[in-house]
Amino acid sequence: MKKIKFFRLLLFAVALSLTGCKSSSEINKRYNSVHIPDGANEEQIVKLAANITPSPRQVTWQEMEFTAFFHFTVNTFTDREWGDGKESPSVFNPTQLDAKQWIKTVKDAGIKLVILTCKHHDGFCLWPSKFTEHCVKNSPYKNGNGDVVKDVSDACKELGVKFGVYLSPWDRHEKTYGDSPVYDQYFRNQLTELLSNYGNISEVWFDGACGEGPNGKKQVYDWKSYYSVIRKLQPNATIAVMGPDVRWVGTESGYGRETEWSVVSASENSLAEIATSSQQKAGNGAFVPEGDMQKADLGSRSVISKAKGLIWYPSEVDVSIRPGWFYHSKEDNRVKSPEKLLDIYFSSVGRNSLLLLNIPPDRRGLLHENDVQNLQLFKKKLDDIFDTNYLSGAKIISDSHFKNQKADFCIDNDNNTWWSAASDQAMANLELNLNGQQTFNVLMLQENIKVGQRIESFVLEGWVNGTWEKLTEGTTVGYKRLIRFNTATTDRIRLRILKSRLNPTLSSFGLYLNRI
Ligand code: FUL
Repeated sequence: MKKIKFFRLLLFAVALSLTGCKSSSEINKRYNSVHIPDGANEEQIVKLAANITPSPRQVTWQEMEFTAFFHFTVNTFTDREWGDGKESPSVFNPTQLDAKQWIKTVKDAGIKLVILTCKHHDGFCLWPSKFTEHCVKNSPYKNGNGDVVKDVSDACKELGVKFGVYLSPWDRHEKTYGDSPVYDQYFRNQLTELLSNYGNISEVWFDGACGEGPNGKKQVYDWKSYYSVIRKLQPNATIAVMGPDVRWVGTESGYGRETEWSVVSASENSLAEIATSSQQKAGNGAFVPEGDMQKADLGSRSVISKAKGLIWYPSEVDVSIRPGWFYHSKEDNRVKSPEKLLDIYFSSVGRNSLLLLNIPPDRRGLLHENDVQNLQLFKKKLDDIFDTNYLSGAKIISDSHFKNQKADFCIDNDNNTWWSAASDQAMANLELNLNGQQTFNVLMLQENIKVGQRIESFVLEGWVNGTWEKLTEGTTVGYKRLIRFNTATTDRIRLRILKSRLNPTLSSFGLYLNRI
């Protein structure tokens, strides 16, 4: 009881320090980031972390789960991964470009958003920019009248897929690159074109690469001013990787961390900026990620207990379906297999991350047959697994619940309803009598991240031969956790949540069968 009172006082102090002086009705609101008050102990910090929640745009982003990258530029025609900016626009010549084929293919695979490399490091623009001659208007594509950004964004609108843009700050062609304020203006002008002329933009993806430009100079990017343009023109767009809303998982392998916290530590400086601008609805944006986001552990108790501040900063896993990011015919037989793609899915979407899978269009301007086929076979595998939830029709009871958030809500196929354990419970048991004997080998759990990420450790047990047998176990859950384990048959299971930062919640719970 005493602890609860102290925690309320602490929250009060934190809320005051964060917001100036606000009315008491606002103090109990959850927050997107928090300063850690001097002298707070580990238990208090853990509770602060558990009350950090995603911004609405971060929730929308996370719920997409599976998105696509299209890497396409002069490199597609020169067989390179990084162009040097000296390529002539005349090399860019896709003769059968069909953006609808791209979007239909990825939509059929369950992908909800695509991100196009509108400009990669070589500086060539896939749209007719007013600010450079180094773009499609001087290419043979549609005799200089083409606009690939329009082609792709129109196909997205027609087929109901969201659209995002990758615009490389590093530009190896542009003469002003390195003359920092002049290039910053050039970059903002290009962003303005992309964010004004192509309808809704759902994500802006900034790469951190910062090399030399054609004059040998390096640029100092004015990130803050770039974010302002985005927040002003497309306030619902997430700004990914070199931005405040979404963090790079730290590898391009397709494999995220098994223990993945969406709440990570932040320095006091960056935190102040994030809290006051970047993640607010129409804020100006002022956040440059700090620290090493590639570390194995970003959010455990021991890491956050040393932090000055905490923030909701979820992870994105980017990986290419081929060895390279751009199309190379020599890689036609090295397209990732459906089995590999499934493994990546379990290790990204299934580990509290969003999957951004690159499928590079070829020189014709089409997704290659091999990529299309493997994507289709992968999707079939996903459907085969997730079509039947063996918990449907089960009877569920929990050893506690909070208010009317009963256990039935985690198996009702509605992600907007959820079960919560009673408010003083960090451990919980959910026991289920299945609808007869069932056979399964995949576990799916989802927390209600709108109230925070809490679960730290759980075990799934089955009633086998008159005793509870461990089927699988895990650490974090977050937005989604998927785990494969040895096939089991039983009519009774229980999930024991062994450790949680606050009373645990579950919005979704499933058991599936991967027939392998
Ligand atoms: C990297 C780039 O250098 C690669 O070419 C690719 O675009 C990848 C997604 O990001 O930083």
